[in-house]
Amino acid sequence: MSWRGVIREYRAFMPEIKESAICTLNEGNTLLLEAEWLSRRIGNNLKIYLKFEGQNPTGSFKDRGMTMAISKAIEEGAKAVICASTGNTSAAAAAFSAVADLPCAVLIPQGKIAKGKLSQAIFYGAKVMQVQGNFDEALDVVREIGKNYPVTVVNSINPYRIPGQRSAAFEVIDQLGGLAPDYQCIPVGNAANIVSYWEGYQQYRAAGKFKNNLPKMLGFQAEGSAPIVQGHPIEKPETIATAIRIGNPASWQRAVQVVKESEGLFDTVTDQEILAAQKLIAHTQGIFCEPASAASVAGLVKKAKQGYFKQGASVVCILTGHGLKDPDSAITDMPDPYVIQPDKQAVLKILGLN
Ligand code: AN7
Repeated sequence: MSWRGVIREYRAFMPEIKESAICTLNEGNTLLLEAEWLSRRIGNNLKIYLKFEGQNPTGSFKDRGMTMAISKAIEEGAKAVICASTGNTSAAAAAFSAVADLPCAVLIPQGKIAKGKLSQAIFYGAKVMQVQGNFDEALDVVREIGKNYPVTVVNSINPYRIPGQRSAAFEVIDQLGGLAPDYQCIPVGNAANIVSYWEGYQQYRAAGKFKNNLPKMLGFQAEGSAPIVQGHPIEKPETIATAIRIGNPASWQRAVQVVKESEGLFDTVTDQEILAAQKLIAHTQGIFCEPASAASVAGLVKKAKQGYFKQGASVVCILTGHGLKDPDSAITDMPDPYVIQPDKQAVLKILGLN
């Protein structure tokens, strides 16, 4: 039997939902790669795993929560859905609501969203609105509309998003053969995903699915957009990792609690460290993730250099979205392609074979 999406695969761990309301793109079941080459580069005898969420149907982890949010919207008879987004939520919302035949409005910060994500939202048929402001301002508008009109908000403040996203933690445990990793590194924007994983691990452990310790949760924010690390909202967040360009995270308090309970930490990584990690992941393991996703590995590199990890520990890094979402930022500091005549000698010269 092939994979049937995270609601059906993890039914006993999901909120109750009518079978006829389930809207799925068969999301989930993404690769957990044992990253041998990357582990060698980082040292400390670490056993590093990459969870590549770019393999989801719309290219990011957002599909896991969106299947639950849109299915519930169908069950509850919603007339339309709305979200604010740095891009990936809007792509997922647009895809699932297209399948559900629900009108979908997405508000995105003007000019600060990766082209791949924008084209997805438009192509799936959402009503796309570019807000002359940042993500946090767009989310304020969405909250107000959600409160006062019959429109379902499908941002992570929707109570069904996080339960759907917990499925990623279940998969990590299943893929590791019933063992939790010692540490998990994850990028943090609105901070819903770090909360989702933690709740998922707790839920799975309570059900006896693993018996070793819960992982320590390490959350990484981009330096120019690090409200949790700095301890106050950032009015004008900046980072090349536009997915996590968020100055006032919706799940801030819960995320702080998670890090405390798990004895993990929050830290920052610079845009330069993010781009270097993105390249390192591609060059060692052949995975192309988007810049925000690489913040997890940038954080791993930073903490490993500081001698933070126990020798031989296992670390899962979450690569939240696909590199093809945002090719522009990926190649900002890369060399331009060679320009040559259609001539074999020119090719051989560049290869050093003439
Ligand atoms: C690739 O799409 O907030 O900490 O509006 O797209 O749960 O917010 C995206 C977030 C990490 C951060 N990696 O997750 C949106 C949005 C990628 C992302 C995050 C996002 P949270």
